[in-house]
Amino acid sequence: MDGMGHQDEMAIGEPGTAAEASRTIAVSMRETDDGAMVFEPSRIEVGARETVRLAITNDGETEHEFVMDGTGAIREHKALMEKFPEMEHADPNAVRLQPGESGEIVWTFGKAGDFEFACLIPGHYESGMHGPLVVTKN
Ligand SMILES: [Cu+2]
Repeated sequence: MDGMGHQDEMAIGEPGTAAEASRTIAVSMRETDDGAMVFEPSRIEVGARETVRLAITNDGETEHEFVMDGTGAIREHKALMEKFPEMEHADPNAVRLQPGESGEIVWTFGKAGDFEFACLIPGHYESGMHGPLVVTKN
């Protein structure tokens, strides 16, 4: 532990390298015509110790972010974002994108467990921008 990390963050894994990535998962973020905000896919499943390249695109018309973590850490982070909406993530497990922008996270997942991905820009989580990230046993 580095003193400011969460145990959840440790459990989800660590940044990986593109050369180790076994596959790419394309993730789209956008608003829908009925006023919801969504991730596609709405659920992500990876294997324990698998390195994956997450290719994330903001296909919407407003700013979005992708952050993945344990559910406890997501809840804490969400509360912080509500207090400080302009807060920027420097975290390697997050990417914030303007409309039309793309970004990526190459990540080596840790042990099997249930995690979550979300957009923590205030109001977006409630509009539907969250989903389960399941790390399965190999
Ligand atoms: Cu969003």
